[in-house]
Amino acid sequence: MSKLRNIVILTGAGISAESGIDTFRSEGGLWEQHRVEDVATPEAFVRDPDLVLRFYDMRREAIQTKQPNAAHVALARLDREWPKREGGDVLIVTQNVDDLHERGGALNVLHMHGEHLNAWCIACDTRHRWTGPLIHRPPCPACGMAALRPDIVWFGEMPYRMEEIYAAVSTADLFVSIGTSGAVYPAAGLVRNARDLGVQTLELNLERSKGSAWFHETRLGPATQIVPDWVGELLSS
Ligand code: BJW
Repeated sequence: MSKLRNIVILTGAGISAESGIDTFRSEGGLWEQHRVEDVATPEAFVRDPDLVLRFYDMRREAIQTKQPNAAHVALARLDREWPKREGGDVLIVTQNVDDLHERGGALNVLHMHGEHLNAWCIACDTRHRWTGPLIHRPPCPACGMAALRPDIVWFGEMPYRMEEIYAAVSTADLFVSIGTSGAVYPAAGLVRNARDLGVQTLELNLERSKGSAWFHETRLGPATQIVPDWVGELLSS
């Protein structure tokens, strides 16, 4: 195996579960409480904007009361220390719309499904940091129109920065997937892209994901244990 330098890490809802943020597909998860088609599609937003805005206002408020856990902090440590030790890059590609990677101290985070703490103006196509509610249709700080929506990638919309993600996977030596069920594409397909390119692949999850068979190695357990263990192993190797 070639020397390990560049690492791409894909994270999903499982990494934030122990911080108290609901996952989507677990028992009692978000999709058991809400129908995806009612809240997480552009069609739902056109049909019932109040329902969609309330759903996201509630979650935007909730994430601001949550704290990063040991898994977020361990990845942030890797992100900061690995380039100095090995001269390689670490990129955290997260499907999560919370900001716990950043608050845990990570620097290189790419949010492919958007961010709760951003609002997107569909009139002038600008994005703004947003911590309060959107239900009362506040004016866009740039153009003044009441056209702000959550900056979240809904089903049927194109995830963000895919070119950059594919480019990072193509130069990676290791692709690691943490806390994601492998149910949603194109994120779920990244392991296959990595395999096709000869990149080593590792899965860290509570249980085997749908794409588990594609990984060279799978380690099972809660993220707050297996992620710090893996990072510790890597940094002491
Ligand atoms: C723990 C743990 C602990 C628990 N420790 N682990 C190809 C085939 C079939 C369908 C499609 C396809 N390509 C596209 C589609 C359509 C669609 C799709 O994938 N549908 C599937 C349902 C089949 N995809 C799209 O529409 C996407 N857009 C698109 O494809 O555009 C065209 C395109 C084509 C080609 C290239 C590029 C683009 C957009 C997807 C947008 C996803 N948005 C959501 C909702 C955001 C809104 C919101 O937050 O409300 O994003 S869906 C939801 O799922 C959210 C998540 O980011 C995403 C992934 O979920 P995740 O993170 O995996 O969570 P869970 O709950 O599923 O799993 C948690 C895991 O953690 C579990 O495994 C647990 O075991 C584990 N866990 N506790 C460690 N303590």
